[in-house]
Amino acid sequence: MAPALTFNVVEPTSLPHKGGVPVGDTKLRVKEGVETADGKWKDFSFQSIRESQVARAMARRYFSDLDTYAESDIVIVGAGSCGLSTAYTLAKARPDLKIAIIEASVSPGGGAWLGGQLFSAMVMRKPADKFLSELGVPFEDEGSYVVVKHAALFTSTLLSKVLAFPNIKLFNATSVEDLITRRDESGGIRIAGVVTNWTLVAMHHDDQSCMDPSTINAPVIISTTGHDGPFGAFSVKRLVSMQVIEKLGGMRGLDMNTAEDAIVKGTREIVPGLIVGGMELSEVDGANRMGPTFWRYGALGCQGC
Ligand code: 48N
Repeated sequence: MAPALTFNVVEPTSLPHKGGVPVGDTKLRVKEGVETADGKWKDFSFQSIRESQVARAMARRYFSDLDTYAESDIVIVGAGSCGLSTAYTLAKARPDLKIAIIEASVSPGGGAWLGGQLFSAMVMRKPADKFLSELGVPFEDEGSYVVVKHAALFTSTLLSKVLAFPNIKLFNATSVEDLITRRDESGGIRIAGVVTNWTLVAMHHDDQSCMDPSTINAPVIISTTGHDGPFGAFSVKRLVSMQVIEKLGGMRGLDMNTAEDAIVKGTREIVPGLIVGGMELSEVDGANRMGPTFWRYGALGCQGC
């Protein structure tokens, strides 16, 4: 028979209140409950809580994080497979660095929750399998490539590892709306941080006025916002509109055998303070797209960051 599990059982009771605030001894009587032999829990209630305790627990931590990461060492823009792999690689190699990840979507992961054409399986070309082994993501070995049975298994595993690092903070549902710029000694532009706003706000500047943004200062920005699209290629398009770079090369047609090497080996600082990687880089260099194969640019290309 399974050993009896014990857990706190809160006897249903109402807390005395005065003006809506619990008064007196709010320690509720609890008694040990046991899991019955047939594995069913019985006669238990959840511990009581006041709504304001929940509100304060969330707000206190979020605003403390905003204060802490207002000055970051690195900001990663975009938490797709590239941004997350980059964050993992950097946080592991440099636990001393404060890394903020800004992700426009509520759900980080970008295009890596599914394979191609909404199929589940994710194909990665070797040597990306080394990164999967490091993360502990199981895969089928098909010779020159490997297959993860569901892309979400990779992305959720990577995301959980990234979020577990004490020197990383993910700000999701938050958009980078602009870049902070400085003039360097030669009069050229250096990127010195990002301008942020809630994504839902960023999407309504056309119909609401005066919703000014906030900022995060950092000496290094790594932009991995994906290829062009509703959200994509944000930073490189902004560099063009600021006339910091003349024009974009524009992503080329699909060629799996050239695309990944071009992206992973081409990752670099585009302008002082701004590194571009992942499919956003294909828009700068006019590299081919790679279709439904995923690489570990962050793991391979960012080790030198
Ligand atoms: O997944 P993506 O779009 O980008 P990558 O480079 O991490 O991965 C690319 C990969 O998913 C492919 O495109 C595959 C290989 N297909 C290739 C092909 O041939 O089609 O992630 C970018 C992330 C997304 O989560 C966006 O929401 C986010 O960046 N993002 C932003 N976050 C904050 N502020 C912004 N301005 C912003 N723009 C995009």
